[in-house]
Amino acid sequence: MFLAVLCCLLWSFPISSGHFPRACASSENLLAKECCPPWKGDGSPCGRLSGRGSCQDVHLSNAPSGPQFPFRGVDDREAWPTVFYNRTCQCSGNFSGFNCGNCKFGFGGPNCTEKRFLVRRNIHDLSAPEKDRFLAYLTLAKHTISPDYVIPIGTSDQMKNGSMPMFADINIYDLFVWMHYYVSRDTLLGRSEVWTDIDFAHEAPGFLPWHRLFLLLWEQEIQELTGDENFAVPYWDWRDAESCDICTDEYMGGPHPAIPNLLSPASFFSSWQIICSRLEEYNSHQVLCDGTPEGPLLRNPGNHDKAKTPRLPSSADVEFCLSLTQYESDSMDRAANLSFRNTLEGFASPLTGIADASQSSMHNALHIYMNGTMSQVQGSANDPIFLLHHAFVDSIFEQWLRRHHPLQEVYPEANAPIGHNREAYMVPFIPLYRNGDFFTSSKDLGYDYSYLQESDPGFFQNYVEPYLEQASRIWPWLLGAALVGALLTAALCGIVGRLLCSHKRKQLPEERQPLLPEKDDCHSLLYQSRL
Ligand SMILES: *[C@@H]1O[C@H](CO)[C@@H](O)[C@H](O)[C@H]1NC(C)=O
Ligand SMILES: *[C@@H]1O[C@H](CO)[C@@H](O)[C@H](O)[C@H]1NC(C)=O
Ligand SMILES: *[C@@H]1O[C@H](CO)[C@@H](O)[C@H](O)[C@H]1NC(C)=O
Ligand SMILES: *[C@@H]1O[C@H](CO)[C@@H](O)[C@H](O)[C@H]1NC(C)=O
Ligand SMILES: *[C@@H]1O[C@H](CO)[C@@H](O)[C@H](O)[C@H]1NC(C)=O
Ligand SMILES: *[C@@H]1O[C@H](CO)[C@@H](O)[C@H](O)[C@H]1NC(C)=O
Ligand SMILES: [Cu+2]
Repeated sequence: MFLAVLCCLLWSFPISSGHFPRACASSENLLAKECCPPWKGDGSPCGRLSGRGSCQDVHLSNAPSGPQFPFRGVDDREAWPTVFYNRTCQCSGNFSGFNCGNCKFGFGGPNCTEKRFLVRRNIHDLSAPEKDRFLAYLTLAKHTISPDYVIPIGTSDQMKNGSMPMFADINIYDLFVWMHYYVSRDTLLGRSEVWTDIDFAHEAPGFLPWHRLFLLLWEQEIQELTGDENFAVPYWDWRDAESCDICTDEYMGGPHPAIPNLLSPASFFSSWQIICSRLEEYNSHQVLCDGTPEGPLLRNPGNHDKAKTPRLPSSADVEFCLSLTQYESDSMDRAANLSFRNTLEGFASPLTGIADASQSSMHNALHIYMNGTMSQVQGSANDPIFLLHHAFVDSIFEQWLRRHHPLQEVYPEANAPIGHNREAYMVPFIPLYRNGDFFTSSKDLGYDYSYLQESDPGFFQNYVEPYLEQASRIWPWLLGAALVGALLTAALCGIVGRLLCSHKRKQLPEERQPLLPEKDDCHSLLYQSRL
């Protein structure tokens, strides 16, 4: 009985959030530029009849963008989302989601009136069943087509402004890989046929809010996929690491015994196919990544260019970043000096805070260190280590916010590189989220990091106590159910994961076993200064 219930939870497909809602990908929607789907609960657009929200015009801030990309009107990501939609759902109260069918981060329950609080933990502190459950969730996401989202496989121009929609199905894991590709992909500069890097999520102040939102949405998606509403992404604390201690078959996959660049066949992830890695091919054919599998996940930790990245970040490096008082500075890009964001991202020295084009440090250092799929910006989210890495980067952002208590105004309102101003809507998310909304303590967004909790005296009183009080009313039942549930789910997921994996491996004929990558795969933009 219990197992049956769990199975249903595991395989049900509730409403979720992320990118182009399937319900808005029709020619009617695109031509009318309206994305206000009905909420299932009452059938009205944006749940209007239930007071959840309403369909509203999109208002863009007219604060000027920085001088880095002075051209306009050539790229669908500019003035997001108005190339595609100029009306979307605006949700009231604690409601959120593309049709207001969801809750804001930190809220839950059918009417979004219950507080939710998640704690992200060190992956090494997870019990074996918890860790196996995490791996099983990743596998499940990689094998489940997103019920709610599709990806555009053409530009709005190629879609003739919507009269010829071009969208494709994608699995839930790859949906996020694709979003990371799309936000950082190159653009064709006018008619000059020069591909230029315009990045709506890196090398500028939006870097930290964007990846923060990315992880929150990823967690939400996994929660809805698995019915495990307490799921939180674990982090990898890489301070002072001498090697990749999560690069083992028990965790994120060990190295292949014979073939460098590949993962051990005993790992869950050796059967994973990557997408969005052939950037030169897309550029030369003027197409977007369409989610087609492109080969195995590549990783060769520690085999990187030591001249650019001599070492992994130390505790002292992190402490230096945290001591920087300015969130952003100067040109607000990869040349910014003494900018917390630029130093943590890794374009400035963690010893001096001065921009240094010859080195990849901090966040960038980890990407370079992995020497494979992780090292190329646009395809890096293919490697699930991306999630653990960015969770830790986000925890450093959180420490900085708690130490310096910045006002909203500290996040630049104007003159940041395109897409990075405070009020800009982040590409490519629908529903809409602003950069500035994530420049606030994670506690306001309903989550924390286990290693930051102890050091915070106000935490228990403000966040845990009300939560416990609420829980204590039903605790005897809840505790028992949670324990049994956790054990059973873990066991079940382990089984499901292994079944999926071995099934997948059996299907692979010998000649389709992962081959060595072609040289091409390693060409494109790396996590280093592109000056
Ligand atoms: C939104 O786009 C539609 C279709 O192009 C247009 O008719 C309408 O005037 C636009 N509305 C606003 C507020 O820009
Ligand atoms: C949002 O949730 C909080 C916490 O449970 C609750 O106090 C508040 O009334 C909710 N707001 C609305 C508008 O429902
Ligand atoms: C949610 O709100 C609706 C409409 O206000 C109400 O009828 C329903 O009882 C509420 N459900 C819960 C679980 O609070
Ligand atoms: C698409 O819309 C843009 C701006 O409204 C217009 O300039 C362009 O001609 C349209 N393209 C097509 C193929 O209709
Ligand atoms: C891996 O490292 C070597 C140098 O050791 C470098 O030439 C190569 O470009 C790196 N590959 C990737 C994908 O980072
Ligand atoms: C950053 O500092 C270096 C060294 O002092 C200097 O050469 C450079 O011009 C500074 N960059 C900016 C944007 O001010
Ligand atoms: Cu990124």
